[in-house]
Amino acid sequence: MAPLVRSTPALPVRHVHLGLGAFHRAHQAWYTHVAGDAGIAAFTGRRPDAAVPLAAQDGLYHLLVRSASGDRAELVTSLSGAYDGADLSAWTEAVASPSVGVLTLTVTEAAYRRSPSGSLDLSDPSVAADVASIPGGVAQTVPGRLVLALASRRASDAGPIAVVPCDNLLDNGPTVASVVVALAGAVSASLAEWISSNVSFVSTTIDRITPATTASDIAEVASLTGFADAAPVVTEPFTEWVLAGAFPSGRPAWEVGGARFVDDVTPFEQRKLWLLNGSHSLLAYAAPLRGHATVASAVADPVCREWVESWFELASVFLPFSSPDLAPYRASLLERYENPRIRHNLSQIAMDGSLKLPIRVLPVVTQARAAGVMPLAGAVALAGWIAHLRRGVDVRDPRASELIPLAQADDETAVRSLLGVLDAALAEDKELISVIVETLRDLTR
Ligand code: CS2
Repeated sequence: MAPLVRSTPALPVRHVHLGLGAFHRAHQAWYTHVAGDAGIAAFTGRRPDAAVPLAAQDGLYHLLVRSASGDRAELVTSLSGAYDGADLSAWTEAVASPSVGVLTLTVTEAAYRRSPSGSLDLSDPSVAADVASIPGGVAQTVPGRLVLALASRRASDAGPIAVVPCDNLLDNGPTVASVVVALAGAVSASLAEWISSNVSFVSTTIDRITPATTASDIAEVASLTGFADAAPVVTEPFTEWVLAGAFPSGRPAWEVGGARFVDDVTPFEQRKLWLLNGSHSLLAYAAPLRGHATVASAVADPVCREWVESWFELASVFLPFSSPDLAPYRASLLERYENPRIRHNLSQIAMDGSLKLPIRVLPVVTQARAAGVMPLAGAVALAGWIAHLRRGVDVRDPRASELIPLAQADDETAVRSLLGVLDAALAEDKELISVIVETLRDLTR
């Protein structure tokens, strides 16, 4: 088996990334690879070990593009360096380089350390520790690491930069701007001012389903390519990237891979968050109650499929697209879900529900209630979440220790208090509560 190493030098770094996980490598790193005009210095977010196999193979890896009919292995060459995110000197040096014009992020919704009101949680002990240690050159949270790196860019006079969040947050550009500027302001008013005038926070909608890589995927890449690749990534053929905002120091030619630059991402963002991510969460919580472990297995079950279809019907009413315009998008979602060769575990999607549901499910539920409609498919998603918390097995959520005990109460109390954790106004809606209670009973009968 041939070792995977570079025979020509890596491209010069013009793109820095934080959050070196599978999704980054299936998405932004692929777009930069196809652009062919920039290299990436990528830093791990939560899993420092992710950089080790990549560094050992000069940042090279294969993308195993898996359609319903077969696999295609594509060698991605854009990672010029893979670093442990704890290496703060490599991190600050990379962001402070005048050759770098963009900093992309895939760090999960939870990493931005926002309080339930949406602003930076300055009472979070790790955030407070960063505020105290940034002047000394140390930071551990994502907002802290961003402020530290931007301070070093300012000190080296390297010019403006675009920060491009690629997490499923609503209005992700302004949201991340507010978190970063708030933390910078707690460190130094002039730093916050510099960031506000020199950093462009770009809003994005990102989409590519990327299940976790398994040992058999590694073996398959070896047999397809003849290379011993320890870090391939599996993904689907579909990919989407819509961006709005300025790139004051240039960017890779991401449009070559099909990225679209628009004035406002909101319609695309709502369409993707509500239809795709909303139905994903619905399935993640409710489909295991019918014995399913993956998205493909769930949508092959007519009951789960009907939940998804009725969620699409409900959410579509509140989207700024006409029904005929949405029809191909909805059809393609179902086709993507059905891909029997993509093993997308529902447990992977179920993670961090208290952060995800308010973004992907509650906006639809709230608008339905305001329009006098009972959102039955939304009730399935919420009842499923409560059943998931009640089971208490494999609950991965930053608020798990508060949520699991609330789910153990009688049905009505559990529904009211858990809905209250997500949204105080919805917890006052007696009719909605009784429908969720009924749905919970039906689902768990
Ligand atoms: C999923 C997303 O895990 C989840 O919450 O809904 O990761 C989803 O697969 C991606 O957003 C697809 O682009």
